Amino acid sequence: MLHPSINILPRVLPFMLPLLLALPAQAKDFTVTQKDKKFSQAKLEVKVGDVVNFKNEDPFSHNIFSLSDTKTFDLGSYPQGQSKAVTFEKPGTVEIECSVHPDMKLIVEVKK
Ligand SMILES: [Cu+2]
Repeated sequence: MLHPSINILPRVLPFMLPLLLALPAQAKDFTVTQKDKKFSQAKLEVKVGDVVNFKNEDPFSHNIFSLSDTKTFDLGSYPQGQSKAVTFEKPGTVEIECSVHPDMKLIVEVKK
């Protein structure tokens, strides 16, 4: 004989499904590499809550930072092979630079 709670499942499932679908979308993970003193792309569009991993693929250190109001951070200096993650919690434009290489620029557009 089936347990009573299992019997009820087919009847409550149609009501539960819309609730499950209404849950916020899972945050995405992006990776931007630093190679030849450049970011792998000049511009990146993400959504609020998304994470960008900054991976150094150069045989020397980079120090990625931003002074933007939307997101201020300083990842510090780190060598080849290492990656550091930044979460973007607010919508807006974030200008990202490298304190070691002033020509390195990346714009992250954070959408709602
Ligand atoms: Cu650099």
